[in-house]
Amino acid sequence: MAAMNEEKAMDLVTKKRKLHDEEESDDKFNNLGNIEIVEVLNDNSREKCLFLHTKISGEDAVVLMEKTPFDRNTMTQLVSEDTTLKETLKNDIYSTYEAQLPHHLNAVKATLICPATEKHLSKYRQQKTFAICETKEMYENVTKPYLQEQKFSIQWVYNILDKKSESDRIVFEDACPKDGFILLPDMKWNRKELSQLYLVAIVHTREVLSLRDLNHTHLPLLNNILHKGMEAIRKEFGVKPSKLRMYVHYQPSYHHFHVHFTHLALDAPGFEADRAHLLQDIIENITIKSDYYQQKSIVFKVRECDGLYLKYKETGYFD
Ligand code: M7G
Repeated sequence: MAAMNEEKAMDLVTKKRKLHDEEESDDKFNNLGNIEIVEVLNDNSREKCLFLHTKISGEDAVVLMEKTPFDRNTMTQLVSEDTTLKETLKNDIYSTYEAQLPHHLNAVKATLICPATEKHLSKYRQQKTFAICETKEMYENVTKPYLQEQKFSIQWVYNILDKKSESDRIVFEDACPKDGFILLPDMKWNRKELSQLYLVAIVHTREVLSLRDLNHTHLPLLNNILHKGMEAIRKEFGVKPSKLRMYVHYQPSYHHFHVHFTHLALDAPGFEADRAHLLQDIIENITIKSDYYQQKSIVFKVRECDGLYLKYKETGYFD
């Protein structure tokens, strides 16, 4: 199939998003009034985001505000008389301004999690991180028992798989219960700029919790995700496989196996060497040695408030 060029695909994304936005216009929240701020969880000037712990009608909620990247499609509206300037510095050939953009170009991406649990607050709270080099024994004796008792709710995953939520966003589905998956835009992507493209492939099987569970019996599943996922993205968005990065987090936040698909140009949070495992590497490692991920020591990060950090602390790991 001939690949769509990226500009055309970008128009398509914009059109689809507009349609979707219109459909969703009767959403519960139209503004952020009546939301009480409890605490700033994180405030990152480099990533231009602000994460807040709030209360909505007495319930804990997390509000994530993120400034979005500029969109090439709206460049001419940006550089126009509708953008007003207030000079803040002038020196020789250099001048800086505070620019007020036209209203419709000022949108900020806002995410609301309500009701939020202590685990959500912890996930978005800025805190110290620590590395753990997890051997297979540590996985069996500390990590696995902890995960079994402390599973983060994955209702949102089941809602997607059961088509109760986000079914209108599905980009591709292979319905096979064993080797199939659903590919759809990740919550992190505003579905505007293709250079920020971020999709997630969620498997139908409920038996794989993480990388640790994978062996050669999962090769058909993994190859399916890799090849059908790349092809679906090429067809839908015109982004070639050579522009994509496919990887799995260890530890993931949600223990139902899924694969991240991002554009190479995206500096995605969670793509660090101590969290991301490339899908192609995983496939090759399992092909060479079926129990590779049951035998291997795996390094991952934990944060001070994570239950897993506290569990490892109790064992004296950080002494
Ligand atoms: P992860 O590796 O478990 O953890 O990835 P992370 O969230 O720390 O990266 C889960 C992925 O699912 C993330 O990229 C999330 O942004 C995405 N995600 C989470 N939720 C709750 C949703 C959701 O409700 N819808 C969609 N489409 N994506 C989600």
